[in-house]
Amino acid sequence: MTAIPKTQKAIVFEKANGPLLTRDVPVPVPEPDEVLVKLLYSGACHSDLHAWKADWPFPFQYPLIGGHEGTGHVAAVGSNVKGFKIGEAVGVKWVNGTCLDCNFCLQGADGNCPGARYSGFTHPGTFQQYCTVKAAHAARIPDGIDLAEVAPILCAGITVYKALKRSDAIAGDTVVITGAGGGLGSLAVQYAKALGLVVIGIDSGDAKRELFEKLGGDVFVDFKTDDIVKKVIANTPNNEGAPAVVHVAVAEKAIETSLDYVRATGTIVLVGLPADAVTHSPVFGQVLRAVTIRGSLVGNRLDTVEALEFVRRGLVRCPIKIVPASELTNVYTLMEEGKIAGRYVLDLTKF
Ligand code: 8ID
Ligand code: ZN
Repeated sequence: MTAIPKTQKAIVFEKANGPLLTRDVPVPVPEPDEVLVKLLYSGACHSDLHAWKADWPFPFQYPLIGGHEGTGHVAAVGSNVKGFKIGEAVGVKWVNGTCLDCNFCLQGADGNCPGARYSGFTHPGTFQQYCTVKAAHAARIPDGIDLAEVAPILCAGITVYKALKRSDAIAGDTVVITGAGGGLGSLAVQYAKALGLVVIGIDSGDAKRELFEKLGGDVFVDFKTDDIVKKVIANTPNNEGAPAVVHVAVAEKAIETSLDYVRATGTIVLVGLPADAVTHSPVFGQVLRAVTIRGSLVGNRLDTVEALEFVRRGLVRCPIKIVPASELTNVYTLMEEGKIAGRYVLDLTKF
């Protein structure tokens, strides 16, 4: 491991929608309970785009260094950190640190800890060459896994794995995944197949349909050209509708439509966070059909270990395209236009 420099490259923006500037910034020094990570790769998640546009009611802290799907190696450890070796492969998640002591932490709701800090949102994230993370939240990457391919698991993978668990679907059930060709969606399809589910994916265009089919998805519904409700229902047992729906599409409309194809007693899990979106569910229908609608926020430390285990076993493989870090503005443009099938990963050696 080479010596740790005093400064490093980072992508910084001063305000919402401001230019994404490549800056020389200090390499942070780890606190006693932190690990310093020399980052090699970072996925670009749609949440980073939301952070840049500040289209959520979230307390973003500027100037901001975004990014929350990082992988690299341990460069230094704080004085109280045990169990991490310099040079070990490590991942950085969205939840960058929690108090470990409150009732939310105790119940494994890491993202809801009032003392939580979030990579790329309230703590300098992974669009830089070095970042700090509380050791308790540094993710151990199993040996032999490609660090570029695994980066998107640190947010997208953990999140969809958790959302599928929260959908209460069991092997043999049918799950609908909206946004199935995007970053979260392309991983959700694979986790769902690995869990033994029948997968109906909703997205649009040939590139996303081809990716969906390559990943083992069962039925693709094009939200621009198909009759969504009719096609979903026609592909469920007894035409009863889908017992589980996981929304990762960045579209309010997709959520409303799902009320018409979810099976009575089914569960709709909200994951995607379209700006200003509202769920309109008529109470009468929801009660009479006993439908559950629930939100799901990333996953906890155990979900992280489990989500990575699917990758280690070769059951899930993130479809990535690696681009130089300096391409981030273009990546955001493509993402906004819905043109990214799978995930773009930034090479943090190329600014
Ligand atoms: O913990 C969480 N809840 C969490 C964690 C990580 C990300 C939530 N998210 C949120 C992001 O902030 C974002 O709002 O999940 C959403 C999806 O993130 P992503 O997968 O990184 O975005 P993407 O790669 O752009 O994929 C979105 C897909 O949705 C499709 C698009 O074509 C794209 O493939 N889509 C859209 I936009 N409208 C659709 C529609 N009406 C649609 N698919 C089906 N129906
Ligand atoms: Zn994310």
